[in-house]
Amino acid sequence: MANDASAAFDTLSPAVFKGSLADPFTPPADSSLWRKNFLLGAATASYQIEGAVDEDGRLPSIWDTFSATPGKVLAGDTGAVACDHYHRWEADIDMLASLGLEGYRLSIAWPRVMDAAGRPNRKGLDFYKRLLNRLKEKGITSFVTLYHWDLPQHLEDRGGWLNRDTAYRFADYTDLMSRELAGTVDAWATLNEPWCSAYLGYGNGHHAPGLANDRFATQAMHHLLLAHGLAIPVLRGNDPASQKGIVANIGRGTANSDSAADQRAAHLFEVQHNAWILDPLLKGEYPQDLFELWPGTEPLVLDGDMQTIAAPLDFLGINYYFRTNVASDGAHGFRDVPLEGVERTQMGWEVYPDGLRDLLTGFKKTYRNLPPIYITENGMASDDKVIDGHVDDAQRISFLKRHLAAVDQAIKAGVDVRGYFLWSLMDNFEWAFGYERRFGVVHVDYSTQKRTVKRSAELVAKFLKERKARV
Ligand code: IFM
Repeated sequence: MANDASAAFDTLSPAVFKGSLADPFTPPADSSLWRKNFLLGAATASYQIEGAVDEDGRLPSIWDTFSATPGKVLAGDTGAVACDHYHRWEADIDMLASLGLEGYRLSIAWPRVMDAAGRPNRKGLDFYKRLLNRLKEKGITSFVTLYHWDLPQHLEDRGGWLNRDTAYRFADYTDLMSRELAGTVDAWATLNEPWCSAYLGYGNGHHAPGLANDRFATQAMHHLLLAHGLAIPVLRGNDPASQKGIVANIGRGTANSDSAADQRAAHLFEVQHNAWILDPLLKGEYPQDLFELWPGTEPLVLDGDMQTIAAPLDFLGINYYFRTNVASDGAHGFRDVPLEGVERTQMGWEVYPDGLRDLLTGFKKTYRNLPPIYITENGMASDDKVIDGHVDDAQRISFLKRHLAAVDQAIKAGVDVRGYFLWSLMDNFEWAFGYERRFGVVHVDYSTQKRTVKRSAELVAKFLKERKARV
C-alpha cells in the first residue's frame, strides 16, 4: 500500500440531496426513540476541539507532529487552536445543555494529563475534573473515551502501538484517570475506533503516525486491543459504578454482483472492517480470513493475550457512517466500485442507513454475547454556511432522521441499542481533512470562534423537549 497522503483527500463528488427542509424530523409515534431512557447526546474528541496544544504542561501528541508535516493534512491545518474548547468549555457545555442533549461523549488527551515519566499533570487533570463536574451538575450523562488517537509523541518515539510496552503504559494512564475521575464518569470507553488507529495510522499512513505496512497494522491492532483488555479490570477496580466498554467503527460492504468472487470480496471487506476488531473482543480470536486477505501478517500474540482482550464488556460503542460497494480484486482481496447516482455527503461517503440496521442485526446473530450497544457516533459532513444568522442543513436533518429510523428498526428486531450520539456537537478538526469538512450540528466560525446552532440541532432539541414533556 502506498504512503501517499494525497490518496487520503480523494473523495467522490457529493450527489445532490433531493429532500427538503420541510421534511419533519420528529420520529413516528411508535419509534423507540420516544422512550425516555433512550439516551440522545452528542460527541467530540480532544484533539479535534480543544486547541491549547502547548498550554499547562500538555506534551506533543502524534497528531501535532503529523499535522505539522507538509502534505499530511488538507490545507496544512492543525489542531493547534481547533474550536478553542480548552478555554471555551463552559460556554460549550451551556450550549449542549441548552439544546437539551442528555449525553456528552468526550475524550481525554493523554499528553495533557501525564508527563513522560508517567507522573500526573495536575493542570491537565483539573481541566477534565471541572468539565465532568459541570456535566454532572447539569444532569448530562458522560461517556469518556480514554484514547481518541492523540498518543503522546514520546511513546511513538519508542515505537508507539508497534511496541507492546505501549499497552502497559495505557493501563497506567487508565489507572491514573480512573482514580482521579471516579464517580464523575458514567461510562468509560477505552479506545475509539482501533481500526483507524491501526489501519490508517500504521497500515496506509493516512493518519498519524503515518506508517504504511499491513504487518504493522495487524501488530498495532493487537497492542491496541491488548491495551483495551488490560484497562478493563483497572477501570472495574477503580470506578466500579461506571459502565466500561470500547468504541468500534463498522463498515457495511456490499457485493457489486452475484458472482461468488464478488460475494467473497464483500465478506472480506467486512472481515477487515468489523470482524478484525469484534471477533477478538467478543470471541477471543482473530478471524482467519483476515490473513487470507493479508497473507503472512499474523501478529505476535503471547499466551493469555486473547483472554485479556476478550474481557467482558458492559457496552459496545458503534460508530457508523457509510457503505462501500466492492468487487473481487482478482487476487486475495477486494476493490471499491463506487456506485453511480447515489446520495453522498461532503466526504463523498454514501448515505446508506440500511447498512446500520443490517450490521446491528447481523452482529446479534454472530455474537451470542453481544453487549448492550450505544451508537457512539453517526452524522455527516456538509459544506454548511451561515446565512442571515442561520444554517439550514437540510441533508443532515434527513440523514439523522433516516439513521435514527434504522436504529429503531434494529431495536424492533431485538438488538439492545440504548442510545445515540450525534457526530459531532460542533464543526471541528476533521483529521487529514482539516477544517474544510463540517460534521457539527453547531457551526463554528474558526476566525471568530462564534458558534451558530444549525437547524438540525434546533430540531433535535425540539424533539427532546417534546419527549421530556410527555408523561
Ligand atoms: O471525526 C471522526 C471521529 O474522530 C472518529 N469517527 C469518524 C469521524 C468522522 O470522520
